[in-house]
Amino acid sequence: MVAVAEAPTATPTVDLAGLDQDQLVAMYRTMVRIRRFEERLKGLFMEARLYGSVHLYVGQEAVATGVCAALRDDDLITSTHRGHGHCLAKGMEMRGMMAELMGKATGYCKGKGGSMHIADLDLGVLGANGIVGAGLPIATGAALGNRQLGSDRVTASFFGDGGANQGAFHEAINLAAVLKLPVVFICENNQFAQFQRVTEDTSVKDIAVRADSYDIPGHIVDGQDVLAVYRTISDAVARARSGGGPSLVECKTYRWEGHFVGDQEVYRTREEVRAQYVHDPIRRFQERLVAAGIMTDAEAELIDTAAREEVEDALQYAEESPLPDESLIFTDIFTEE
Ligand SMILES: Cc1ncc(C[n+]2csc(CCOP(=O)(O)OP(=O)(O)O)c2C)c(N)n1
Repeated sequence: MVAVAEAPTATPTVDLAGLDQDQLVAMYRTMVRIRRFEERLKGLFMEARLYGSVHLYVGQEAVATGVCAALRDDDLITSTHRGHGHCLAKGMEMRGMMAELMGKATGYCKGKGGSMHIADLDLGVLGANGIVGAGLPIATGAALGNRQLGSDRVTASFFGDGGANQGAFHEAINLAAVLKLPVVFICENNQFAQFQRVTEDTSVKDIAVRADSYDIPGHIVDGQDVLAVYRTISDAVARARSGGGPSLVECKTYRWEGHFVGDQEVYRTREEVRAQYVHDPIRRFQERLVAAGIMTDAEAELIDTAAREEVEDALQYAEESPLPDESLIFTDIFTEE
């Protein structure tokens, strides 16, 4: 059966999930850092200062933040083509990320991964992924590997509603369920797969009901509420770590920006997008923290300023960094035996 964690609401409450002030403010800071980073990328791409394709995470910040706050530092994640928020929430630094996005030698993958294949194995980020749905089997494999090694590390796998329609979704969850592997599957249902609405390409209203097919717990959570995400994922992580096996958590969210920067967005109106702003996960969390006396609006302003400065610092660092030397083009491509 699917559990509905919390009905969407724009009203602040004072249930702060048992977290202390530092943890709560840290989560708020993470969300703001993601938002500012992404907004800056949009401008850079439009000024042709970034190459390739950029898929923005704006509007979905509560999911990455709530999930990663529920993980241990040594836990693992698999990410998607829309992965900058996941990387920042798991602890990656803006400087190395910006440099990677600009193809510079100082980037996390020495400029060879780019936006869609950035990774940091030291932080447990097993990689963004340009192949939709491809992170799920990697997560199942990582969880199996940790089991074999006797480690209690948990792997969290992010994917979209479109990813939930890939064959790899079925294979990865089925095997994880059969072997009771320590993995949490997190569907970020942002209502669209590229240029199509989830209602047009998905057979079910709630992707979480598919958990029943694998006899694992399924949860639906308000993905605009960082604490609701945190609570639900914490339970799923605890279950996974203690040998209870995988869970499927569907976070209902909404993609504010186009599929990629430059998307004409002919499949929706501006009014529809604007109507979503009332569910802004950052504003909602700010209101909640201020109402609970955890943070003041002035402190929120300082966090915002610091995030903007961090982005500019990262940009300067990336722009001043060298391009990779041509002679290194074939290094770090294959794993050494
Ligand atoms: C296997 C595969 N098929 C198609 C694509 C093209 N593609 C890129 S993103 C995307 C939509 C993904 O939608 P979803 O999983 O919901 O993630 P979102 O973009 O909404 O974050 C598609 C079809 C791809 N990259 N990989």
